[in-house]
Amino acid sequence: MGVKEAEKKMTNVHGEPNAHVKKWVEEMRDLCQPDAVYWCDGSEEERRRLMSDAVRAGDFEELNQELLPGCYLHRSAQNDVARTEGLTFICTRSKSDAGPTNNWMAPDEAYRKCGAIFKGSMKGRQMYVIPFIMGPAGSPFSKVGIELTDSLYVVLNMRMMTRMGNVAWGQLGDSNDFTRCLHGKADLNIDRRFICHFPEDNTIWSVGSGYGGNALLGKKCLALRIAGFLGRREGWMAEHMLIVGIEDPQGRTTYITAAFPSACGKTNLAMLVPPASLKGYKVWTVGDDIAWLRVGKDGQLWAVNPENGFFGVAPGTSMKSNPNAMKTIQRNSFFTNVVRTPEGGVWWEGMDIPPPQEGIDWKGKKWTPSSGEKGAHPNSRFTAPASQCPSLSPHWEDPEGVPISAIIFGGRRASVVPLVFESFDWPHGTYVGATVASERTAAAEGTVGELRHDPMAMLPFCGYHMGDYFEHWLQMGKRITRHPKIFHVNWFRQNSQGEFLWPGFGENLRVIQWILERCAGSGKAVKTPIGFVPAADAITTKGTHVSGSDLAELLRVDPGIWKPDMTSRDKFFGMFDRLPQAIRDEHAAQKKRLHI
Ligand code: OXD
Ligand code: MN
Repeated sequence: MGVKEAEKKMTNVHGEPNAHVKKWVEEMRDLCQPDAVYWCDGSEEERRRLMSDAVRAGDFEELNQELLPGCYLHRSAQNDVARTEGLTFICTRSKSDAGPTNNWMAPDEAYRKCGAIFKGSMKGRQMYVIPFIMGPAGSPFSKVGIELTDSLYVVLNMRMMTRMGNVAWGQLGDSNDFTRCLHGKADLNIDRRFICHFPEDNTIWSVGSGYGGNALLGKKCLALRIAGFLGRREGWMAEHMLIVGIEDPQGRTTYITAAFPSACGKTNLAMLVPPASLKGYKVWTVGDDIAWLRVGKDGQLWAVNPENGFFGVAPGTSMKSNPNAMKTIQRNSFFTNVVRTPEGGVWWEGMDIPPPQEGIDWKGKKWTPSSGEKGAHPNSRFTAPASQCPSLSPHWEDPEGVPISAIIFGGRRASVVPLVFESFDWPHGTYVGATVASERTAAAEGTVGELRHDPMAMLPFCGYHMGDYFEHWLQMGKRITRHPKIFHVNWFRQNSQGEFLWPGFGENLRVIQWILERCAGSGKAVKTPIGFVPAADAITTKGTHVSGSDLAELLRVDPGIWKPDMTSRDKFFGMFDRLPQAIRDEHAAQKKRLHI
């Protein structure tokens, strides 16, 4: 589409183009010097055309269209397979506003450094203009972003993950209130890779990576880091949380959100299938990764999923762990860095079906199950439209969102932390969130298995000082009059032989049942130094392999083994210059209750 034609599309009611967008696109075109600028309209015709361009350019391979209609495979560069937290920066004017958990770069320096890499980097390439909305179209809480990129992989993924195209012009109108997202692959050189956020300018510049979390700028960069900053200013919250509705046998639906560190089962919980023994329950998926939360007129917290699709971790996803995800990805989906089977299908470790005798691995090489290497990258992904999810909630696009009764935090902990506990109140719940720690997974770089503190599962996604973020949580608690209860779960506790004590997956609904009972004012509980845990008979295990003694071990809170955790929290909190007094007080009170 020519510039003139595109301008017509982005006109306001008076037939004038949005002058702010036009000016900015021109500036960025001058910087990156693409051969041409293409304005995406989001139409089906456009999708087909860009898809065949992407196949021709080698960005995607067509999969067997009979087996997987509308599905394509992408292999990333081998040095570009996960979010690069070490190269991700918060560029606030004052260094202290980025806080001790973020990398910081001065805005001038970041614009200069990235600008030098962007300069002329799109010569011989096309620049795509992607207008998009995070949140349902027409919702007053949604935000508009415009991403400029030279990657067709990004364009086609953004089309699935956001409401993309002409619909965004209607939402934006004449306003200058949009996130300016500039992305370029440049030469994919890790030494020239920067993911820079300028929250004070509502701007993101990402260069040198094509990986989802670094390059699909609507997701982690906008919907968490930038939105978190805006939310603090405007009085709402952007959280790394799934949103799900649980319908009980009486037909009442209760909505909960849950924050777990990356690759700890958020997508599985969001799409949970109730076990046969829990008759009459239904689970409704609203979102699997991000929640925007506001206080409604009724004093409750209301949640919206700003995304339009799922960008899930493939390994471990199977008909056993997540049948709804498997059904969602049977068509119109992208697969990144998985094994291609000889029939033109896909396979990954933990798919729970035998591997192909031979396939093409994520590096594009011939692979056999005996080759001694993983066929799919541990952080390989699927991208799929939310609309294809069999458990999708009829309320998932409600402009006001859904009302939240419980917030659940969780981590991957082999010991110490019980299966579930309930915090005493909102400030203690904020402390529980602030002390989430998990054994590291493959979604980010680093040593897998190492324990890392990940407050509210937001450590890599908080766009400002984490101490101020805790304070924002505490302040939100003062504005909510009908508080959700705050819980913590740990599906991963092991026995002395290193075996998981809890079956997980669909059976997690048994724990949620107790959570719902607690929200309704029933549900038997025992008070411990860290919060309320279920009474011995409060969680039903009938129909599972969990014995009475396993359950007792799962729920055990042993003050004697909490010392290393509390010491590690001392150390973690020690790095914050802006730790709210209320968090210090909660920490001291918990230590006292544990006699530490
Ligand atoms: C994700 C992540 O991709 O958390 O959702 O890393
Ligand atoms: Mn995530």
